[in-house]
Amino acid sequence: MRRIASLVVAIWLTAAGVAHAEGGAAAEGESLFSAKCTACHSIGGGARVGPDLQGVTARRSHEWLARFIAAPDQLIAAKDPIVVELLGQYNQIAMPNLGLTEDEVGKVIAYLAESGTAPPAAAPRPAVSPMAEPELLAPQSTILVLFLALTAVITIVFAAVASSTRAPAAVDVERAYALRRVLFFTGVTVVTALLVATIPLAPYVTADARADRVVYVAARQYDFVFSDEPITSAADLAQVPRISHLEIPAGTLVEFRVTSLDVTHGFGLYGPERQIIAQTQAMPGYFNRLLLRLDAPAQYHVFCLEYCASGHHLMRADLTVK
Ligand code: HEC
Ligand SMILES: [Cu+2]
Repeated sequence: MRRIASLVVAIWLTAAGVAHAEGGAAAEGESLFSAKCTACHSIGGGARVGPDLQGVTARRSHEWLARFIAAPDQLIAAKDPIVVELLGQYNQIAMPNLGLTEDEVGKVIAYLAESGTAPPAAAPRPAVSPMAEPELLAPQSTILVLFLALTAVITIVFAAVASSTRAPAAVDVERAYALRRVLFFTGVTVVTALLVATIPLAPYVTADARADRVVYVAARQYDFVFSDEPITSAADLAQVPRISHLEIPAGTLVEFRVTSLDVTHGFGLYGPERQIIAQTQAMPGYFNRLLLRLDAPAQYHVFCLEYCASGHHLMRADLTVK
């Protein structure tokens, strides 16, 4: 009897130990997941860049998941039929190889298994419509024509001067120097006048200007998170409320305070014709301030301006000026 009792206790202890170990693995899996996967996946929150992973452990074998999460690039290269189908559903965006160890992959799968085996809540997001080709802006084409015309003038002048030196000629050095002095002072005057006249047109805001609206931007692999409060770590991401769609009234003086949660990214702000308007670097440990006034109502885009790893091209955020 006592034997049986101790056997029962032993089994119970082992089972509890295993359960505890699994709980620990899932917890570690959760922090791995929020650090490496949430840019592209949710669990029960609908499809993002990649599919909703709720119930994924029910729809795929453990073996397949382990191979895919460890090295998606290999399965993609091998034209694995499941991956081929997923790629078709997700705009041919390939999941990057995130360099997880076998142990980490196990923990992430434990977390995925624990976080519900219900079927996914939402259907895949409809294909992102490709952006229309931008038209060459009128000022841009004017500048191009002007540039070509000036280049032609300079080329002709050079050619004329070069051919005039074929035959030796007597030069009045005094007159040449006098002419040079006149040209020099005319040049200085014209350039200075242009500089003084155009400085007020430069889009720089004076240092003591107070922004009407401060927007915190946290860049990370592979998205930009907008918020009204600073986000400085992955842990803040779960707590600080995000701005799901940034809308700014036209003419507002906005201050973007830009940081990064992982590697260095670039915060490049583009206008509706995809001309770059302003940019700053997103660096871990720093807030870079970008103060500007957006007057034209339109849809603006933010793209990453620093190659930050394989998902770099996925980094995009939109904002609307109304
Ligand atoms: C840069 C975006 C990105 C990141 C980061 C990312 N994935 Fe994916 N994932 C995808 C895409 C896109 C797919 C769809 C398959 C494909 O096209 O490669 C996918 C597919 C999957 C699938 C298959 C889903 C199914 O329905 O069978 C699993 C599982 C998965 N990812 C797990 C993860 C895990 C775990 C992480 C973090 C360690 C992660 N992914 C990080 C983009 C990403
Ligand atoms: Cu980047």
